[in-house]
Amino acid sequence: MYLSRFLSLHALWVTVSSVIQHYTSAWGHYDVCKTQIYTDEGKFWDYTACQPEAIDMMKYVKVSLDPPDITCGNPPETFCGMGNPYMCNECDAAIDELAHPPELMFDAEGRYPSTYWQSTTWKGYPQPLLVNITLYWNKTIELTDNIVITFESGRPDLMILEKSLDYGRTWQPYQYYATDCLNAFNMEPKTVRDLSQQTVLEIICTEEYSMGYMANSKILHFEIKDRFAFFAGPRLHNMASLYGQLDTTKNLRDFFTVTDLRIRLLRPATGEIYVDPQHLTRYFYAISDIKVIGRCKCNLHATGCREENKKLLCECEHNTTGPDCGKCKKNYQGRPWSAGSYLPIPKGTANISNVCDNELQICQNGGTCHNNVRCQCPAAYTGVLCEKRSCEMDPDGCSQSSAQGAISLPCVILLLPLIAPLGLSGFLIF
Ligand SMILES: [Ca+2]
Repeated sequence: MYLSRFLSLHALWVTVSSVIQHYTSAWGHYDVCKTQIYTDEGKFWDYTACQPEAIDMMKYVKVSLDPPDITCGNPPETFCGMGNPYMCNECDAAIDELAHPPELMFDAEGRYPSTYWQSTTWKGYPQPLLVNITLYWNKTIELTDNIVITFESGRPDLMILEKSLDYGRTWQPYQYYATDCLNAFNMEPKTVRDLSQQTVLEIICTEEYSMGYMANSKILHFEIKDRFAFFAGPRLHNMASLYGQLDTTKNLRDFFTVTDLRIRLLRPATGEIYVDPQHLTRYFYAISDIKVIGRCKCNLHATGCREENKKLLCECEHNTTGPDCGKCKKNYQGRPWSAGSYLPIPKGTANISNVCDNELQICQNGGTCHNNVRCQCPAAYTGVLCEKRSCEMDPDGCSQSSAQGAISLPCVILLLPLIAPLGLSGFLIF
């Protein structure tokens, strides 16, 4: 049943795609973002959104701390356990085994004990112990998985995660974290599960990750996948639906897009209501790991992103250029630049490819395919794939009935909404 539906759909798709060329050939030729797949039923093109794969973005991150001298160990300093203020250790930047520099937030984990960055202790109490950790890529990236921060010090009592879309010139809050949201930020505490498709862009304060030392977890999340799930379903099985939304909703696209992230640590874990001023060496920040998974933003005009001179660059296709493929190449500006599309149909300007080939888009009626951009037709035939008889173009028409001409474009447009939800998500790779 499913197979027959698939086959009939596929037959329809091949028919439709051959006709779509009427449309796309007027919009330029795109010859990437499809791969040939082989099945028992034959060869097919598998069309994918033109975007680089998601990777561990921490491999490419740069970090800056403010204040710059906030890392412990210079001069050497004693810090003690939250649970036991008499169990103490040394931080000394001059001795490798006792140093806790920022890069230990991004080294390979899985070892025990964890390696971690650590701040100075809260010796300036009651002045707040404030630290900004800025992560930047000099490249626009799209987040595809949760941001996960692992604290070795107990999760902070107060923290704001912020993002920038303009390389750190302006910042917006991403999420507030507090043991008491109302008291700290005058916000009702919420979790992502309180949101919906309609409110997914709301900036919330959550108490879920701030139960400091006493809670048996070191982890703090910024939930990307839970937000995707409002569109793609709880197990993200319907990415086509998410992509459909991303295609048409700039605010939603921008929400998951960043150039920089900033972790603003405003108050360390205290474990109790009151800070014990006799044992300020118990209070500090320590982070062993930060996870950021995402992909280069290439405006759906590239499937590759490479590092060059320590900078990430999209490998732009479709005659686009720029770090994010954000403009047309010189001499290719006949049409204004626009972003590509996540979905090959109905808007598949970036993903539909050659006019003709020798595999699927075969020139008909004896026509031959030239450089994949046009069919050279015998005199009696015309049309993108030589599918029309030339006499149909004559004022007198053909002597015989010519009702078998190609499906006209408006028909295709009418068909697209019907077939799009039915299972063409096979060519969407996330
Ligand atoms: Ca580490």
